[in-house]
Amino acid sequence: MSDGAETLFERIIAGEVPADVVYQDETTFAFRDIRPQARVHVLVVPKKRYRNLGELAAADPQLLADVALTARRVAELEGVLESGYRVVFNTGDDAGQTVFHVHAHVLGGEPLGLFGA
Ligand code: IU
Repeated sequence: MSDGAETLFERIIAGEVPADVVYQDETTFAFRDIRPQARVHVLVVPKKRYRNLGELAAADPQLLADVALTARRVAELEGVLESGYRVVFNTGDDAGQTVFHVHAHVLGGEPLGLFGA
């Protein structure tokens, strides 16, 4: 995308802002959310920036697959592959998206409630 300002996540990926990194590879980057909503709460980000899930899927389906595989890898590393985990992509204001660099929330480590406000 080309709409300007660097996001926080680009600065984290570049190592300019510290983060608790869980995993990274050529195309994706995973780090712990600073305000965890479950025992396991890791954000998975494609290194290349797209604004949201739809833009990523339309522009680079392979990269979306990479994000999904990294989410599974994170679940494995965090020990929740068998117990289960949730993957959430917030898109837009009503969903509470605050960082406009697409990211998957990987949540688990305890029974998770149903969706809600
Ligand atoms: P959202 O889906 O855009 O709302 O998710 C952004 C997440 O980024 C949110 O859960 C924040 O707690 C998290 N976060 C972070 O991990 N580190 C930061 O420095 C900032 C936000 I600012």
